Amino acid sequence: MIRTLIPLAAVAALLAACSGEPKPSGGEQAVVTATGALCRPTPVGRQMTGCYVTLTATADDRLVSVSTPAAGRVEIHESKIESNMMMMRELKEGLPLPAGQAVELKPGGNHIMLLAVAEPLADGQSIPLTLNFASAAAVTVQAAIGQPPVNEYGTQTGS
Ligand SMILES: [Cu+2]
Repeated sequence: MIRTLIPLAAVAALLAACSGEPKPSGGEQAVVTATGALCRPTPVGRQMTGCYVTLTATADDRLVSVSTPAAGRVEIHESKIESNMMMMRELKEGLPLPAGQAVELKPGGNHIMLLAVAEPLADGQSIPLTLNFASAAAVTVQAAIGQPPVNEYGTQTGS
């Protein structure tokens, strides 16, 4: 009779992998707080909209991605005025969060862009937004659906 013996050490390694490795120590672990999360209602016939939130990290960190079951894809955008046009561009490297500084995502500035929104978002609803950081643990906030105060350009940019 032939039996395959799995070395105990290999089994222990597998179990360790399943239970999750402890985070490497050394260096300050940032904690990020998120306040005032808000997403605009989706314009009629459009499947995209912008979300805003204020983030404060206890140590230097970076917002690297955002996810929500309400959208097929989420990008982190910056807004820039080029040739008198409001242009949006994806921040591929994410958004830096300097230690102790409140970083405001707001109309006319950096924002979270929801794309491929399956169900229209209407005033008064709310959706969960999960914010993923380079160092800090992910934070999930409940974002209200509503219009933000009119931005500094006096117009609704749709972003
Ligand atoms: Cu955008």
